[in-house]
Amino acid sequence: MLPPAGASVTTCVTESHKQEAELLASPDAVDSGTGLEPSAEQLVEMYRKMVLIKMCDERIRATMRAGKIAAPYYSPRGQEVISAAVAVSLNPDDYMVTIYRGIHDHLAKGVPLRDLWAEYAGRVTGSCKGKGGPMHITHPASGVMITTGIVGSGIPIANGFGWASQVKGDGKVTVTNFGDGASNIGAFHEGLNMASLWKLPVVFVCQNNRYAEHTSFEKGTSSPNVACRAASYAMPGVQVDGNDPVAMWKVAKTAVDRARAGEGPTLIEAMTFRFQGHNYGDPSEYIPAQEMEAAMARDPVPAFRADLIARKVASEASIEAIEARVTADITDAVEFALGSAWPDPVELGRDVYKNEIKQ
Ligand SMILES: Cc1ncc(C[n+]2csc(CCOP(=O)(O)OP(=O)(O)O)c2C)c(N)n1
Ligand SMILES: [Mg+2]
Repeated sequence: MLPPAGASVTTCVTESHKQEAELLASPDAVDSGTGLEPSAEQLVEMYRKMVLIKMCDERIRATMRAGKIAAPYYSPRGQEVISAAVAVSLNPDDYMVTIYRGIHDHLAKGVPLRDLWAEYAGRVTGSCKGKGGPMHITHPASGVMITTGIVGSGIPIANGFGWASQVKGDGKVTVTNFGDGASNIGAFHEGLNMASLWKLPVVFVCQNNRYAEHTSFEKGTSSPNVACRAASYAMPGVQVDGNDPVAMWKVAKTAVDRARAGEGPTLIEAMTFRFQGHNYGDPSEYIPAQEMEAAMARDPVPAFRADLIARKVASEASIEAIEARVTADITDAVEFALGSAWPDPVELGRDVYKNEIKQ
């Protein structure tokens, strides 16, 4: 079950990390102790990213239904807050590693819509010239360094980016996103151990959507949660309500600041839910109807919209203007992608081997 309201953040840590854990655990302590609070501008930017993700997801599924795109697709609908809050707490040139269910992370980190849509459509104008597809979106200019389809594989890769930053002293932080199922993969445990040992500037973000393919968290995981696994690797582990934009931002920002200050990695377990099946076409019959209904009743996008207006952070008119802009930008990207050329077969051997294969 998702954490109850009012219990946005809990931690599980070793004695040696108690101080950091307290800072991460208590929103009040974070507020008064460090002055960490998202600005109105950051809150609105988080909403813009969330609505961009939601609208893009809906348009992709409609475009696939219409037979205009044929690609593997893993909807992130329901998980918008996590990517938006993490991206807002990062610098534009910080690194991100993510997984096949990654379009929310790509969009939030700033992969341009045209590059993303053209890659989904397999066109030469895509971010990987149409050769990567949705499961392998890579766009270094926006910090999206790699997207992987092998569960857990991004974790040691993120350590590599973190190590490079540490050696170069470039001050960059790497965030690696993965699912709850990935926390049962060996690479997760090896990766956390090494990151802690070497105090790498890496933030591990487990997006716990309660299912790994068709297997529920309880059926596949021996520990009561993922955050407590951080204790084995002597780093702070934080469980946060991934539907709460402010709590999510505070936890992400604290972890990112900690990594940038050379204090080492943090494991964040963001509790969430996916509103769609594992992949496009999965009717998700294995999820009890009540569980799905309860999760959808907590849809974070309309909830955050209403909250921003109620708290007068943004006017309804300014929110509508953001939504209109996002809609227009998506339409432009779809037209650009579907109107672009297919890659030339000669591209097959390019960018794959060190020496280009001549055909
Ligand atoms: C090493 C490995 N084992 C199995 C798979 C097949 N597989 C693809 S997605 C997935 C579920 C992963 O679930 P989770 O980590 O919770 O991420 P989510 O899809 O829920 O975002 C599995 C088992 C794989 N891609 N890689
Ligand atoms: Mg999962």
